[in-house]
Amino acid sequence: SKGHDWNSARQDKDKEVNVQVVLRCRPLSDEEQRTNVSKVIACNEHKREVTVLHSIANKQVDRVFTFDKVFGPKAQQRSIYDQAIAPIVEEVLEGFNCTVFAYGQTGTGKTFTMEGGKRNKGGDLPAEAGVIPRAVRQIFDTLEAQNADYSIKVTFLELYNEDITDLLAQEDPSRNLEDRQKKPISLMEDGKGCVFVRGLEEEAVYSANEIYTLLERGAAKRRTADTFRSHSVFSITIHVKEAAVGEEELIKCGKLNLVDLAGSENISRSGAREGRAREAGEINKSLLTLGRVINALVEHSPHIPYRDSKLTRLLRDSLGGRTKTCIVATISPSAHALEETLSTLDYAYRAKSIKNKPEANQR
Ligand code: ADP
Ligand code: ZZD
Repeated sequence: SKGHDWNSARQDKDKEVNVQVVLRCRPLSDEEQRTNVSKVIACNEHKREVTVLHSIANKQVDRVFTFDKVFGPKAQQRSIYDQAIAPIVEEVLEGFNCTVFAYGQTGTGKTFTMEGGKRNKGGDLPAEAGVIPRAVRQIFDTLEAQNADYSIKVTFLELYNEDITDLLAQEDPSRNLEDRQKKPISLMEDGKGCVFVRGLEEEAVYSANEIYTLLERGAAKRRTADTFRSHSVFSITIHVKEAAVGEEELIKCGKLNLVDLAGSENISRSGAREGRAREAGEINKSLLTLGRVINALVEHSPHIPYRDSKLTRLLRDSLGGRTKTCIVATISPSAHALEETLSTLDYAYRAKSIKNKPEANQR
């Protein structure tokens, strides 16, 4: 009936949720403190505001931005995780797909936020552990506590210059060097238009420690690359068997993508120095396209250029799709970073208006 249609349309609309945008400002480094670098950022966590203190010709022209959450320089890894990320991981365990992006200039704390400091062998997580190890811990703790029948798979990849490297692939020493490095990885589409990475090692894992060992392998493999200009994507897929109701067996499936983007200065520079950007080939293509996709979504353009880069093809569902998305924008408090900081704040603020329609995967 018409009434029913109207009702379901309204329910669909109710399900729309904005991309959540969280802002984190790092502290001044020891070096910056020693050299008396001045601070131009003030964070008000309670009001969820960040103020950029700025004067032009002795006139104070501060700018204030409001985000879903704001974390100042004193915020600990644990409080960011507990307040901003743990609720997202709970949704993954309920069968939703979720993505967390870290976006910001190089040196502002993207990797510190997503991965964190060094690993403690065995036992507890160090206080500096970031989002990835904490999410892994939360997932296993929850499933163990529920005594659930589950299976977990992880992938870890790096995207550099539109080339995907599998950070978990083990080199086979019995093959010659050339063959070893020639494992082709490509993006494929299934019948339903879902993009997946073909040729990527998908490791089935049974404990948090097992994942930490894989992360160690991945981090070691990455160390040689140009990490300023590369994106890394860690994904964890969870299948939970629900208690069977009669004949039917329900399987809940959730996927969490944790994305450490290339330094955002790579985009603005490519705009300023067109010649050099072209020389660098496709180095900024994914980051540039991400910006264009965000703009197109914000402006409700009829064409969203997802297909123009590997990053946006891979994470298409996270931008305007059925995945729940959170962006952690990272900034420096330093006066020297002012211009990049304003560009990050503008970018992050725009992204707040993107709407996704999260839907649980249940079969
Ligand atoms: P990015 O990944 O954005 O290039 P990093 O995560 O490498 O930046 O951070 C740059 C430096 O600043 C690192 O030495 C990191 O440990 C430090 N750092 C970043 N954020 C914080 C923070 N919130 N508290 C303390 N140190 C931080
Ligand atoms: N940021 C560190 C890795 C680096 O760049 O080397 S910290 C976390 C997520 C993804 C990859 C690595 C890690 C990291 C780590 C450090 C050393 C050896 C293995 C893994 C880490 C940090 C805290 C707890 C668990 C893992």
